[in-house]
Amino acid sequence: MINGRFIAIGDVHGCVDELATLIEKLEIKPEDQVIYLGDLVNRGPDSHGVISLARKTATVAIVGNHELRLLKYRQTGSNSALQANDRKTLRQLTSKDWKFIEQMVPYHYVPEIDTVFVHGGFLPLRAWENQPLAITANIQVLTSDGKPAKRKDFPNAPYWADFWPGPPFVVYGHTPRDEIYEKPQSIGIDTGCAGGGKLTAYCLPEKKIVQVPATRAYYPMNHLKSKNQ
Ligand SMILES: [Mn+2]
Repeated sequence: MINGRFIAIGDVHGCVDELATLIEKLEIKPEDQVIYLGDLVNRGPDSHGVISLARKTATVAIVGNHELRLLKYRQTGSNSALQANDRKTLRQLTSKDWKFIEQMVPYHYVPEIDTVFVHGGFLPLRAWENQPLAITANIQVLTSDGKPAKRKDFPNAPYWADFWPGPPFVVYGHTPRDEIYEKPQSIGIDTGCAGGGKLTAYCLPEKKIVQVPATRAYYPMNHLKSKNQ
């Protein structure tokens, strides 16, 4: 028996105003479960503000590759992998924010709807449960020999989701597109808010999309057609 909704929220990337508007629009009820798909930080103006809002609304948050980079720095003290926008975020984060980031999980599976929520995705045609974060937080496309890869390194390679047979149904972010990417057994809901696209939420079981357009492009995203550069 399902009472509330399962509400997935795509990559927020510091877009605090758009997240606040989305939360308002969703009219979240106590029986709803809110699942953040990761990459709450970087690119947009206010990573701290986003985590503050997420802390108040999240049932669970999935770790994204951007949080993984921050966590690695925090754990090792090595700043060799840090990017410029990581440094800006690191200056914003409070100890409460870190506590939230440290509680982010690799994925979240909901048996009632046979659906798994993850940041990047899964390698198709093998068990999904034990795939490492190196894959699940990063995968976008598949190379011709079936390896996980970044879209920008293999711009003509097919998306992993094109080969995902399901079940389970997969709800994911990480790969920004102009529009959601819906397949029979998956949906990608990163619609590039920080690049001037929109912030997307996906509500199950009713399969409803709720979106908020970005106020502006905060960060250039080459693969988005609209409103950036
Ligand atoms: Mn990502």
